[in-house]
Amino acid sequence: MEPQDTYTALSTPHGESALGVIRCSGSLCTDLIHSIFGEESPTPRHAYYANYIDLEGNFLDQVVYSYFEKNASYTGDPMLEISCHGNPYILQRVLEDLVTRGCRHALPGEFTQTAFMNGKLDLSQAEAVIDLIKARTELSFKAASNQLQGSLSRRINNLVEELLQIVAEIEAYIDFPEEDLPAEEENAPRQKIEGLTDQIKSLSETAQTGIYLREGVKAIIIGEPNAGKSSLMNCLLGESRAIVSDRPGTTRDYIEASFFVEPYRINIIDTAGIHETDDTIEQEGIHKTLEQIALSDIILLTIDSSAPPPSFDTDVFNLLIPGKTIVIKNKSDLPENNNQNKQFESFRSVSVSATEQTGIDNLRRSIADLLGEPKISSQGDVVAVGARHHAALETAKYELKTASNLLRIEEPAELVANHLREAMTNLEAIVGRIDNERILDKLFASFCIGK
Ligand SMILES: Nc1nc2c(ncn2[C@@H]2O[C@H](COP(=O)(O)OP(=O)(O)O)[C@@H](O)[C@H]2O)c(=O)[nH]1
Ligand SMILES: [Mg+2]
Repeated sequence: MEPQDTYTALSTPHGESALGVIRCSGSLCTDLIHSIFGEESPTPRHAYYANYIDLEGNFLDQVVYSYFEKNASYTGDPMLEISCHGNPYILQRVLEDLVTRGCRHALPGEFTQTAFMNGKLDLSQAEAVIDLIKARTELSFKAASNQLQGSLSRRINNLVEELLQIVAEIEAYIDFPEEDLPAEEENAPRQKIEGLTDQIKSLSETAQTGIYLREGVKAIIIGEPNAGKSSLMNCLLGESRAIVSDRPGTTRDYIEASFFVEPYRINIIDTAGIHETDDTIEQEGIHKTLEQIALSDIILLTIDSSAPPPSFDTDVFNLLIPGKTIVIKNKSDLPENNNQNKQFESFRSVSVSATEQTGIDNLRRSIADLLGEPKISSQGDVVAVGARHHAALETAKYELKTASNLLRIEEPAELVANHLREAMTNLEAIVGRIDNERILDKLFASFCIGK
């Protein structure tokens, strides 16, 4: 990334709207303001009402623009923010004009990446920006906004501080090995390491909740054709999203949508019915379904309770992990088939009627039960770590355990200190003391353009 160049992007969604905001970040901003709007020394953080005239002298829009000085902007570089009318054609023309004037298009996440590089945010705060944009429930919003305000950074920095203390003590011992520790203090470093390990463990245990809050819970509806999968999907969504038909095999590709079971967003897919078939398109659909089952957090196995029980191959059965599966006995409005056998007895189950819309609240409760209470670490603020943090915490925990074991069997202090330092490097990576630029680029690439 060239620090000198100026990049630009639309920061609001594409499409028609009241306003569309274009941002520029970089050293060209004051020149742009001068050449486009004729303002030689713009007052920072002041809203100017002006006409946008392009380089060829064409009027493009009436806009409101603001200038932000270096070190006092989101990115930390000089910035120009232009509020245009939310017409995709106008916005495109303005962006093209800015490029003609020397800007380049921003990369995904580049505004936030620059903010991180300029020390405006640490890495866990930068990640929280994307979490905040995506948060749709009270708890996910809270976790993301707390993280943006530094809740995770503070926890990590405290852990690093404590670890530094321990390393210092152990290194003092390396430098002055002849000075024996008083007997009562001999176990002190180990106890401190173990205390630290416990703190890391409880932070790390919030990861499942943290990942659900960030990414949503993956749920899948499966079952035989005509069991009522699409009807059930529509019930859960509260709208007619999937096609319902008494002709088996209507749903061939899978349909994705989401609904909420507080505090989570549930991303659900409706799939092609699983059964023996010679139809190659249907086979492909079934194959995709099996792949998706393995990736899901919740499997909603729908059966038609008025019909003979389904017969699935063992490879399907093997995918039905009891801790993830809810058996939905649909069509409870019809008389139950006498042959409903016991093969699903070990699973959680609910009776519903998708057409009568009965039992749906029970199903939602069953989903909430299966997911369990959210695990958050709360010391006034809410912390639930994400996948990247979890990996780093687990490595740090492992290194601390190794260090503690080495201490116990009285291995050389240098060796112990090496593992402690390794743990520290992993903790520091969470807040972004990362040397590897490629890792950073990859991380920010998952952001949207304009953020
Ligand atoms: N009586 C009754 N019929 C249902 C119920 N749920 C679905 N159906 C009917 O079963 C047929 C198949 O439904 P659909 O949702 O397309 O099943 P899918 O193939 O599993 O997606 C349709 O005619 C639905 O109206 C239910 O709870 N009770
Ligand atoms: Mg269907």
